[in-house]
Formats: sequence, C-alpha cells, structure tokens
Amino acid sequence: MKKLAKLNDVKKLEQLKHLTIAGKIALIPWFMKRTMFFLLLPCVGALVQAADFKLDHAKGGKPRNIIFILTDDHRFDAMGFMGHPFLETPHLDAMAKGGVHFANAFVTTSLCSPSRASILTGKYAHNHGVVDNYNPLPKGLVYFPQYLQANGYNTAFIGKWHMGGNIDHRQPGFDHWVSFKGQGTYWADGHGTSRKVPQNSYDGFNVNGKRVRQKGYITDELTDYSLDWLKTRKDKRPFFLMISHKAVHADFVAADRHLGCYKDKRMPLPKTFPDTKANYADKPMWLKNQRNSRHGVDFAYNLPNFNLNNYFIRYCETLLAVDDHIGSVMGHLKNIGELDRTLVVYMGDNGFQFGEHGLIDKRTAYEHSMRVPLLMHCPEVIRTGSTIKKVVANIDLGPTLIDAAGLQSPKDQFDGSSFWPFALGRDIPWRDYVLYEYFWERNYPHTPTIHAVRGERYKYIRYHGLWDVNELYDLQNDPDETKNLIFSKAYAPVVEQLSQRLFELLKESGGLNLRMAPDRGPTFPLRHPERSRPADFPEKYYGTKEK
Ligand SMILES: [Ca+2]
Repeated sequence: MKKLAKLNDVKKLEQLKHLTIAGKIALIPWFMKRTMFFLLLPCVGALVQAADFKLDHAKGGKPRNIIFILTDDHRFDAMGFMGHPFLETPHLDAMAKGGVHFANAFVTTSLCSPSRASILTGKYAHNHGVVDNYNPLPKGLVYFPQYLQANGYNTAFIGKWHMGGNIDHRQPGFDHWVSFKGQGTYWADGHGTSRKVPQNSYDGFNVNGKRVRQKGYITDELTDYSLDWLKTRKDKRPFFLMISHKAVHADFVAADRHLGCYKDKRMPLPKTFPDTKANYADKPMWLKNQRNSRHGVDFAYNLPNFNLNNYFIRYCETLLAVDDHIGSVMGHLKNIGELDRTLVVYMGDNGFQFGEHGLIDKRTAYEHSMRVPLLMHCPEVIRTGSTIKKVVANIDLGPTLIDAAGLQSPKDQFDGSSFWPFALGRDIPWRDYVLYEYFWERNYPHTPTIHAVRGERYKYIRYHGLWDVNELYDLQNDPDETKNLIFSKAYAPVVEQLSQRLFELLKESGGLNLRMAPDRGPTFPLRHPERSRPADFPEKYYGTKEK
C-alpha cells in the first residue's frame, strides 16, 4: 500500500509539469496535505514518545524542583562530619545537618559507567548491559529523566556523562546539555596530572551541540554552567538539574587555590593495609595477588614510585572544590528563597580504596569501594539532621526522584525502589539485602567476577570462576572487614542463608546469566618483579578427605 501511495505521489508530481495553471491550482489541497504530513511527522513522533513516558500523579503528590549532584569516586567517609581526620567539607556537613544522611548507601556495581547507568536507568548492570567503561551503550536504554521531561519538567544535564566510551552528545531526557568526552580533564592544558589516564579528553565541552573551549578548572566551570542555567532559565515549569562532576576521579588534580592545603597531613593507614600473614589469613588469593598490580599498593598504576599518602592528600584537596560547588549552589538557592523547598541530592558513583586490603581503586565488594555518600536536603519536607540505616542503592535513585516529583513509578522500568518515604520520616517495607555484582574486565584482569549481598549487619561475597575463597563479614563487629568468617562453623548457617539470598535476588531480577562485553580498550596485567610475592594456596583447602 505504501509503495502504491508513493507511486501515485510520483505520478502526480510528474503530471504537475504538464498541467495548466487551473489544473495546478486544483492540486494545491493535495500538495498542502502531503507537505503538512511530512512537517508534522517529527512532532507526532515526539508526542508518541512523550506519551510512552507519561505517568500518573501520586496521591497528594506535587512537582518539586530537584538538583541531583553526582560525584566520581567519592568514598563514603571522605566528609568532615563522618569523622575524617583532617578533610574539611563544611557544605557537605551543612547538607547532612540540614537534611538526611543515608549511612548505608551502596552502588550495585562499583565502576563509573555501570554505576552511572544503574543510577539513570534504575536497573542492575545485568539488566542495563553497561558492564565496562569502554563499550558503546546498548540500544534502547531508558533514563529516569525521560519520565520527568515527559511529565512537565524542564531538565538539564551538566558534566560528566562517561557512558558508552568517549561520547558527549545530548542524551535522551535532557532539554539543556553540557558535557565532555570520556573522563574529560581537570585543566584544558592537562597541568597537574602525573600520569596518562585512559579516556582523558581535551576536546572541551559540548554545549547543546556546540563545541566550547574549556577555559578553567573543571569543577569551577561545571559550577558556573550550573549557576548560569539556574539564574537565566525563563521556563516556568519545575526543573530537574543533574550536575555530574569529574571530581574526584583519578588522576586527582586540585584547584590551584587548594593545592598544598593538606601537604603536611598524614593518612592513617587502614587496619587491613599490612602485608602480613595475619592480615591475609583466610582471605582470597586474588586479593593478595592484586596487592602487586595496577590496582594494588605495591605497584599502583604500574608507577615505580607511587606514594599512597601524597595520592590521598591530592584526593582530599581535589574534593574541596566540590564542597565549594555545593556551597555555591546552596547559596544561590538561599538567595532566591528556594532553599527550603528545592530537593538537593548528593551522591557518589562509587567509592575508592586507599590502602584498604592492600588495594587502591574500586570494583571490589569491600566497603570503601561499594559504599557511597548519599545526602538529601529539603527542609520543607525532610527532617533535619536525620540518619537512615536502611540499605539503599544507586538503582533506587530514579524511583526515588520520580516519587519526589509527585509521580507514580513506571511499570517494568526499575529494579530499585523509592526510598523517598524514609527521607520524609515514614517507614515502609524494605529490602533486607542489596545485591552487588562486578563483571571481570580484560583491561584490569586482577579483579574477578564478583557477586555479593550486603545487609545492615552481614556481607557475603562470592567469586565466580575462581578456585579461591569466598568471604563473610560481620560489619557490626568488624566494620573494617578484617576477619573473614567464611570458614567459621558458628557462622556456617549465615553463609548458607546469604548464599540462598544471593541467588534469590539474582533470580528474581533476571541476573542468572552473566553479562559479557567484547574486549575493548587497554589492558594492564603487569606485576612488579621485586615487590610482594603471589599468594599461597589457601591452607584450608589442603586435605585428602571432605571436611
Ligand atoms: Ca566512578
């Protein structure tokens, strides 16, 4: 039928050449109808798309302006109010004091792109399919801001996208767009960096499709772009602004004004740092082996003279501009009288290890890798200075913000759930354990495929495809994860129960098939020939009879 209609159109156009003026006039209605059809086609497409994301309003729900600030690799305890030995974060502290702190917030995969994809889609990595930092985005991903946009919100994205490799073009769900490729850079000329970081880019910003040069320090520029948008927008609709910082991703470079702030400070070494038999007792072999690797303290980034203390100082100094940024955003809201009713959310995309278990970096299921800062501030409805201990996760962010926007959650979109009621001081039935997963990457071959469950007290970690040791920690009595209880007879029922729970959570979320992505990007398998030795085979596994 379509082909026939097209033939008729061609015939009519052919005839047009030979018609008299009167004949041509007679064809005007057909021509207009046809032209209008093609002119309206994109609008119809947009309407159909918008209708797909239309949501019902929640009972009594009303829209609210939302600012979501995401940082990179900010570990949960790198905040003044968390008892940090020297780092000062007055604005994060004020946010906690005036809002709610989710003390048990986790990511379901501790790696930039997969975690960002989980935040934006509300899905586990095994469902959204973004399992590394290098492969292109799977087609058809739906991000929660698409729902906000289709339900009357004016939306903006400013900062680091870093999903799907080195892309920075506008993504679905955002009216206003400022981004940069891959990891971007702290300074346009790269100064202050001490090593080459994969996916660093120096192409400046993509501002609504136009290339704009990076002029200053990245955190300050993203602050300026955010404030500009907030101050100049004429739109009367409620807004959703997502500010996504490059900071504090490695290789850490502080703003010039913060350089040297903490140069005389010493980082207290973590309890699990020593390269001793006692520290590695009953721990997995891969963990001891990673100590001397790109992501271990004995050969960090494969640099010959890596200094952990200096690296930690640089991290803390780099965080100071992020704290300044929060101060600027909150200050602006206060100035215009909107601080009380605007919801401001602060979250990290994953943590970072500074010597815990002899490691740097993230990816693992240990606390300093998978646990993140999460704060919400909105005095109009959130009780000030409250702490919530329920286990919440990156997959809950989308549903939570949809809920805070007064909308009902879409069906079949999210693996996570809204924790907005907790922020409002209400109790609701909630999960007992959060599921963690990490899929082995050829790029960084020293961290295996991991599955874990983390509750308020226990964490069980299972390694896939390795002849190695799993782990159980009682975090109530051992928050630093010093003692692996996996071989303890007393804890055998807990291991059994958590192993069951792990597979229940995998099964109910469709996670029993491992996600794989093609090998892509550089690989870093080196170990130093003269530093710490490989692990011994677990003593507990030597034997000739079943135990
Ligand atoms: Ca990250």
